[in-house]
Amino acid sequence: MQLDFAARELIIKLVYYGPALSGKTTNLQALHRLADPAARGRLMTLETRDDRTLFFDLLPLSFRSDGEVGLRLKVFTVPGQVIHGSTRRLVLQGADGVAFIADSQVGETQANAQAFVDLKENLKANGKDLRRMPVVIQFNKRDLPDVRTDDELSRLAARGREPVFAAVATRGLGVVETFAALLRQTYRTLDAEHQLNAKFGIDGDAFLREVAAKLGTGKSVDELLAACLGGSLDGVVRAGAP
Ligand SMILES: Nc1nc2c(ncn2[C@@H]2O[C@H](COP(=O)(O)OP(=O)(O)OP(=O)(O)O)[C@@H](O)[C@H]2O)c(=O)[nH]1
Ligand SMILES: [Mg+2]
Repeated sequence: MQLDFAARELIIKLVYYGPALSGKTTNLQALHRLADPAARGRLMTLETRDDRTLFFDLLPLSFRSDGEVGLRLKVFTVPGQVIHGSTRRLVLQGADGVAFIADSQVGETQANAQAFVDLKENLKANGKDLRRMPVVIQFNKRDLPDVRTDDELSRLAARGREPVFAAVATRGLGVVETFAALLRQTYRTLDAEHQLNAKFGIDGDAFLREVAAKLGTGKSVDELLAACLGGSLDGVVRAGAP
């Protein structure tokens, strides 16, 4: 997180993490498509070959609510292929929150688990603790055959602490819901750490309402968050955990 006093802006970094081909880049493309042109910058998709991210993607978004301070979001994806471990660690540096994009296909279960361990290790290498990092999980590709069942996802969600969302990123389904939950978790955690509201009068709920309005689904924040399959939707509790 950065506070740019001259520009009166709060800058937050969000990272989409997960195994190769789970749909991280597709999530960013959908967000870019759905976002109000006034709120979105250019989607930078760097160095791809055969749908594979070789370095990272970056989507800049900016929002201004009635308050004095604006909100600038830098949304990154990492390259999921196992060989790009050091790039993932680099992109993860300074992340305020992480969306973990899992592939719902039964055959990808192991790859999801491996990528989650990789996330934990790369955070640790950067001096961060996964338990203190705001994380939301998305199970993408719900449209494909041979995916893990809805019941299974609900059970997984009930067991874990992270909020879980189902998605079909190619159709833009579940994308904004995941993003709204990520931003909410991240904001709450940053607010608990830095007293953004008390010290700077920044109203996180107003930002979230503005983001929901500018992401073109016609849904309110509550409606977006209601899509959550389970887990805790309160970043503050997690941030305070040992
Ligand atoms: N059927 C289906 N295909 C999807 C979905 N989301 C993404 N895909 C496809 O999966 C492939 C990989 O998607 P990407 O978004 O490039 O995956 P990625 O996670 O960025 O992959 P890396 O950059 O290699 O880590 C593409 O062909 C997408 O069109 C989905 O919800 N359903
Ligand atoms: Mg990619």
